[in-house]
Amino acid sequence: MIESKVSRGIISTYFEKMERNLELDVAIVGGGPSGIVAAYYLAKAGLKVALFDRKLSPGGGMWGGAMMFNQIVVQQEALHIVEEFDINHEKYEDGLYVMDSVESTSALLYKAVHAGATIFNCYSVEDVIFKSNVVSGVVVNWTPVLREGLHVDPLNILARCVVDGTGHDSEMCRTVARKNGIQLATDTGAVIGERSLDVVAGEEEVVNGTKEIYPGLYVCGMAASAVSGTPRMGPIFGGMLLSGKKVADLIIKRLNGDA
Ligand code: 48F
Repeated sequence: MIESKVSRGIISTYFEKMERNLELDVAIVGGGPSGIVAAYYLAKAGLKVALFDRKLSPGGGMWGGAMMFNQIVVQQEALHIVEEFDINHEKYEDGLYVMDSVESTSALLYKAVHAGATIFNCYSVEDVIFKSNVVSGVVVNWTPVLREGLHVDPLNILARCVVDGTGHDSEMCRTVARKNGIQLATDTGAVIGERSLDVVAGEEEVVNGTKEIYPGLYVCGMAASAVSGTPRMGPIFGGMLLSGKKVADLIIKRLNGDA
């Protein structure tokens, strides 16, 4: 009967997908623009990558543009990434381009999955796997379980590298530092917290701050600003795209044995 075939099709293929992703090259926490771009380039390089986002619709802060005016701005330096994702863009002025935020976010998501990344939505990463002082995977649970405060244990997913792309809260970095008494690769050894807005410095520093912040743990996007104490930049997205590509490049180099 078609009714049970529909259910069986979903259940059996979903659990096959989940099982295929229990041991990853890269686990990305957070599906904002930087995390999704990272997923795309990592998958394109042939690595096994899954991205986990706690929301039903990954995309983070990109859907809404600024104040829900659904346009976003990117600068010339990031245009090659916009073109790689085949997103329509219109020259505005001074090396700045505007794009529709809904087209942009859906293009990033479509291309990342199409390149071979797996996206798990409604998954909250509540902790990392921490073995011999190396971040070695993620601990995941259903977002509704956590929202309801239900006492249900999570599942574990091993990964050779974990990326913190959780945005302004830099949740993975905070968790690793708080639970394990370790020093992160920041000026203070702790999560410093993002500074007030400065577009030029913010865009530059978010890319500079994209790095391995602790063995096995990389950071990108606003999480990188928050960890290193650099300024926010508002609704200009070039730095997010460049940060996502940079973290992918660093990991590809590492996992291919070059670094
Ligand atoms: O904040 P967010 O959009 O990430 P981003 O790549 O981009 C920042 C920009 O959108 C914008 C900006 C740029 O000018 O300032 O804010 O740094 O998205 C972060 C995503 O991470 C998810 C959250 O649902 C969001 O979609 N997330 C956060 N913590 C967790 C998580 C977690 N513990 N587990 C799973 N997903």
